[in-house]
Amino acid sequence: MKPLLYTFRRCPYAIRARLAIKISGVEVDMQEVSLRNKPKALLDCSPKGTVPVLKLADGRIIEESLDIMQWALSIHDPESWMDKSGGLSAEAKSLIDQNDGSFKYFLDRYKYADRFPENSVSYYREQAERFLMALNTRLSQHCYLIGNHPTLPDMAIFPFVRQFAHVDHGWFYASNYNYLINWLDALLESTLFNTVMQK
Ligand SMILES: N[C@@H](CCC(=O)N[C@@H](CS)C(=O)NCC(=O)O)C(=O)O
Repeated sequence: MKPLLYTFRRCPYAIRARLAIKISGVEVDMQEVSLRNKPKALLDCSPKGTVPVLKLADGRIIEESLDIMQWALSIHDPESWMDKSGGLSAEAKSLIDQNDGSFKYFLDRYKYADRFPENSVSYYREQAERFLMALNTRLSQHCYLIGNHPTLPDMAIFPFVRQFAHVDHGWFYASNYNYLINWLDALLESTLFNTVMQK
């Protein structure tokens, strides 16, 4: 029996999990779920009700996207997304924490500004941009976030930058974040990304 991944195609957390699973070559079955109507089997194994969730053949449940990435890469990491010790550096962790923390917080408010009328769209965008500026500076120094080859933070973070770019595509592509734009575009055009986004 293969592990089963409960996933949602457009969810950035699910995308990062699928990217790591795909690159690792580990075979899993995938079940696309409707977030409005989550299957009982998913809620039974993970009552918190978020995706992605991975159910292993032995019944163990992995219910955090980063843990799913690390699980897959611990089995096979052909492109060295993890560091040599098979772990995540403090630098990598810190970038992902900032992404999943304050960047995601302001991204949601930028995306759904009408639901958060206490501040303006541009305020939320400016707050989110702090992280993007830091990424752009890094990417002006090397092709990927940590060095010159893609690693786990690139893969964990770009699905969220993609979401940011989609909120106001024209604004994003007219911005001065040229290094960030090139990085995002290269990842979006990659065979890996397009494979995990197939319907
Ligand atoms: N910390 C979780 C967050 C996952 C998450 O929030 N996923 C969203 C979809 S993008 C979700 O399932 N939300 C529940 C819902 O919309 O009902 C992870 O990294 O896996």
